[in-house]
Amino acid sequence: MKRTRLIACMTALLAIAASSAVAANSKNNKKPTGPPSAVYAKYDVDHNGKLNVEEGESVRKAYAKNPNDPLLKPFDKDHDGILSDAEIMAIPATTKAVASPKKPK
Ligand SMILES: [Ca+2]
Ligand SMILES: [Ca+2]
Repeated sequence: MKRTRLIACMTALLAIAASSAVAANSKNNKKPTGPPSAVYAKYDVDHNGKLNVEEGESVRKAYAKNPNDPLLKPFDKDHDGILSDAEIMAIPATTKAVASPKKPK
């Protein structure tokens, strides 16, 4: 009797562990948290943490107009004066993502 109880208890614990693991995973798939990066603060008009086609287009146009824009210039990785789709998509949504890992002292 005791043994089956223990197994039932273990199964319940495993189920809890599994479901919390799933919860952690779905958290990772959520939109990024943290303060928006400077680019997103300006161009993510609907604040959904993503640049849609229109928003990406306004980023591209702004950069085409002003290729020395200090906000966008760092993301023109190949320095051709044009922000490609890939370059726009590589712009981090939050400042958290930009933060470089601290070096251990
Ligand atoms: Ca958006
Ligand atoms: Ca480019």
